Amino acid sequence: MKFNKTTFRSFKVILYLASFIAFLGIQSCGSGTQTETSSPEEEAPAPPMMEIVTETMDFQMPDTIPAGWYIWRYHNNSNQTHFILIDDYPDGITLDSIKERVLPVFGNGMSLLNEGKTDEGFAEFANLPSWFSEVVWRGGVGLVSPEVTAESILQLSPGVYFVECYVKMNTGMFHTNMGMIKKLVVSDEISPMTEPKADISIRLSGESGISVDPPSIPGSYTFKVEFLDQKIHENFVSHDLNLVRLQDNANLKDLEAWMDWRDPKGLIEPAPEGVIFLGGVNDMPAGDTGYFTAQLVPGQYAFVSEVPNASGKNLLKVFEITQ
Ligand SMILES: [Cu+2]
Repeated sequence: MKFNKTTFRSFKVILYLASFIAFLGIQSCGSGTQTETSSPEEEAPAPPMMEIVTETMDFQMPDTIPAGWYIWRYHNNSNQTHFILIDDYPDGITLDSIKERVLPVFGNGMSLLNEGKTDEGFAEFANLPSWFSEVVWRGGVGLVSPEVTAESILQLSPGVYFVECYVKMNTGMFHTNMGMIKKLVVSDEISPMTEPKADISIRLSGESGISVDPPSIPGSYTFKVEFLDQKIHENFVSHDLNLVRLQDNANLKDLEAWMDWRDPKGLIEPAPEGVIFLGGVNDMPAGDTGYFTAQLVPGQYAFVSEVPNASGKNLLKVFEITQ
């Protein structure tokens, strides 16, 4: 059973109280063999976070996390660009069914697009199972360059999810097809974390683009990303929010063109020159909110969505951090 958000929120307090009472029960029935004399001060609670590591085409991460607000700290220790997208498939869909019915279709479709057979390539996507259209994207960590650690703070309801990265290898194949897909269970246990406080608010819309009063001085920032609406763009995915550092040799047109996976030259290794991806918040439904943190030093930066024609949609915004 998967709780919807409203049910989940009302159950949250009850579940918390129930686990607290259970905890008291365990504490009060200590057996005579117990030798530990730990005080509550010594039992520091686990931090409400997980570390995720990519070394090649993998997600090294826990299989289960608690529900509620949770920190996703993603270390990209590989030499390729990645992201983490959280897929919420209809109940009953397994990793095996995704590998059997979904990944081959994307693999074949992209191979045809790479060969310049555009019509055949897009026709291939008609072979996706009907349940694929019911997938809801629940956020995740935005694009992260090699050797960068990014951090997002996300809220999930109990259920089964799949995390994936569909950036492409230099061969033109999606990372998802190379192993970057993993099941993640969000348990009924509730994370002790409350909704973070943001330094900078970003309002994201498919109609009006990115609305933000960007930071201008160096520092460590928590960004709030509010998804005012959501829609499917020309690349069949919805909008998200990525933070990039623009070095002197960066070219905004190249960055924008790269943000389209349909293009054989898009969303593929190597990433655009002079662009360092620092994470962000991946696609979320309308009305949802995610957070991410970043350390900003003097230089040029941009917020950008992974959609075609980002600048024409006001989904590409450049800003500068000065000394
Ligand atoms: Cu990847």
